[in-house]
Amino acid sequence: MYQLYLTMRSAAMSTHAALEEVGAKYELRPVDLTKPRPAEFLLLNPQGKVPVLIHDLGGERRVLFQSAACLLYLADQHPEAKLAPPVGSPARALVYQWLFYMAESLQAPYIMYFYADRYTADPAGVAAVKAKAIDNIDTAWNHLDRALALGPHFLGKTYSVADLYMLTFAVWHKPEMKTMTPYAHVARNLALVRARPAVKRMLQANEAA
Ligand SMILES: N[C@@H](CCC(=O)N[C@@H](CS)C(=O)NCC(=O)O)C(=O)O
Repeated sequence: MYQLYLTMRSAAMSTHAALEEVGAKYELRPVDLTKPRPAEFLLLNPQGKVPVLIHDLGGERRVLFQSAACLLYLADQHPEAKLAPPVGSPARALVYQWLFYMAESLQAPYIMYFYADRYTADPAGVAAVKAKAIDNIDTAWNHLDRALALGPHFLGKTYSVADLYMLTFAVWHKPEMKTMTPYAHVARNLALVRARPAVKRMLQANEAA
């Protein structure tokens, strides 16, 4: 049994979709990010961020944050779902590569855009932080589009948590950012991911909330 602490349309989306992919029993625990986080939530993640994934094994309760780590954990707990190649394989190394790449170079500038005030001590600097974030987001999509040229997935014909992770950032993209229209390989990948029944269920839950 799993519990997922989440906010809708947040970094928790990929973990939520992975729980659907593996067919595990889980409960959603909504977190209101507009309010100070309750002390019991800060015990789970001192940063007060979502997602937090809890794996309740009866006698043992495992707590995990960072969405990319949650994805790999779920892939390893449910190998039959084939969300990641075997540990030690070259394909597995590519999954690590693209998850780390996106965490560092794609998620980070979106967060910088959404929380721009945290990236400058000068309130007048917020617009410049946002402008730079928009540039960095575009650079990352450009790199990802090239990586997906053979595709359609990061591992060629094989779907993995790397594809699932990328979807969140497309959902976060805003009209005031640079258009993603030139990134046809990214678009092909996203269409395949969005068409997966598990992902559709996650997206519907997010839209309904
Ligand atoms: N790298 C983290 C990012 C988590 C994150 O920043 N989550 C946001 C929501 S999308 C959050 O909880 N923000 C609250 C805050 O920063 O105060 C992950 O992927 O889990």
